[in-house]
Amino acid sequence: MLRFTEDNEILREDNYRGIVCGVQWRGDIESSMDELEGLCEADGIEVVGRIEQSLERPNSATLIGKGKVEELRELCENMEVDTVVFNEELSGIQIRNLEEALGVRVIDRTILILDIFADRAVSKEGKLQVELAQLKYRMPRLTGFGRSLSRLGGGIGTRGPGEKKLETDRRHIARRIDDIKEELAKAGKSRQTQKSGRSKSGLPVAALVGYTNSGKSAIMNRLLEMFEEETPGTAEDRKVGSKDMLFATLDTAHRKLSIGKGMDFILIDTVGFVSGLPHDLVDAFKSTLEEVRDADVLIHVVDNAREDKEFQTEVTTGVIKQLGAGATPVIMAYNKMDIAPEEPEFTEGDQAVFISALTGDGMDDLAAALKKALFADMVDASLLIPYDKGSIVSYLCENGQVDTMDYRPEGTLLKGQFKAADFGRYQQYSIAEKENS
Ligand SMILES: Nc1nc2c(ncn2[C@@H]2O[C@H](COP(=O)(O)OP(=O)(O)OP(=O)(O)O)[C@@H](O)[C@H]2O)c(=O)[nH]1
Ligand SMILES: [Mg+2]
Repeated sequence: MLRFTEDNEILREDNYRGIVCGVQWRGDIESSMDELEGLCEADGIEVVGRIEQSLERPNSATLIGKGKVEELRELCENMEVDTVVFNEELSGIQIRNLEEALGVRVIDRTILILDIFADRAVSKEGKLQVELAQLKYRMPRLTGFGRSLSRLGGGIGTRGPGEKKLETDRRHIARRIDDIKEELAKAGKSRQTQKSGRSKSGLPVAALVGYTNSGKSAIMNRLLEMFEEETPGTAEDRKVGSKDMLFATLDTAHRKLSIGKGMDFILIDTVGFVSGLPHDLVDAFKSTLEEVRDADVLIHVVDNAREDKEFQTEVTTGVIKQLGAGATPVIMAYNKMDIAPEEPEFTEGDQAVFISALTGDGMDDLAAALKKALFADMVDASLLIPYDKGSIVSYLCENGQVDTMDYRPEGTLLKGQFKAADFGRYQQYSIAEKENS
């Protein structure tokens, strides 16, 4: 529902007034409801009311109880709203019944997130992934004929009324789903080829993950600035988009960085997470998110200025597990320390750094943590390479951090830090002990 101007400013073509509605099964739903309001705002819906109900089990016809529906109807009328957004995923029948009872458009958290993603997707692959998730959401809900579904359904299977139309819709959607899957598989394959190219170069990978709007892209840009002189191309050209909105990044970005000589690595910036990220969406984005799974280290970014940062941290850790990256080493990066200088009471992960991507404070600590995580297996050594083994010298200069190079009668003496695997391979040339004594 959001549109953008040429300068990427948000242009609100259509403004909706809405009420958010949530069901409390157990525990606290405040964080998740606050977040739902944020999502509404990101989609151009002004939230003017909130309604909650504690329930043992859902009402199959309307999710919430009869009395609550009536209360909600009155609220809709009094507040002159046009949209009610449910925190729970609704069935097609529930959407239809609720729209009939309330007389306004009814949507749920899933369709809201999909809508935002649909507006933000830029790359062809990203657009296909979102469309796939949308179609998978609509498929079992076709019987609902809800306002929101028919609104989204323009163009698809418009011929024939009633059941016939339903069948046409269903077949049409099923066919489109197959087509998209095929196209995505092709894109996945070409990424796989790119990827094997990268792993051939042997570069380790660090992935920025975390809640949407926590500052992942800003951190990537900072790191690009910090290591500018060692990387080809200016940092400005290589920067990624970072702005104050939910899901600013949808397409994964890769940048090669060098954190010291012979210490090149790939940094990837990914789509942000949110609680209740629709399954179909995670599924659809699985191929892009696979890169998170294959990373050597994860930088889990937390917005330290958020009151609900514990909740956000849990959600992110959950998604990391869902992606199969639960065993990957994690650097916790508590960001925005400039506006929230208090360190959190407890931290997760293997190590924690406290930073501000805005001021650059603490970024050296993050760089050091990265260096340690990615290049911990570097060993200090002195290698004396015979002159007839020149190719080894050039290999080590490329792939190691050579501090000094001396031309001795027996060969070239290289002193520096080398990858453990390289050191093992060329150990016969090591003269570390003799040199030091
Ligand atoms: N005050 C402050 N603001 C920050 C800091 N880091 C990032 N921001 C702001 O936070 C907002 C979100 O930053 P992004 O880098 O787009 O966040 P992201 O995690 O990439 O978000 P998505 O791509 O939407 O998932 C922007 O307005 C940034 O300027 C920080 O250290 N301090
Ligand atoms: Mg981003």
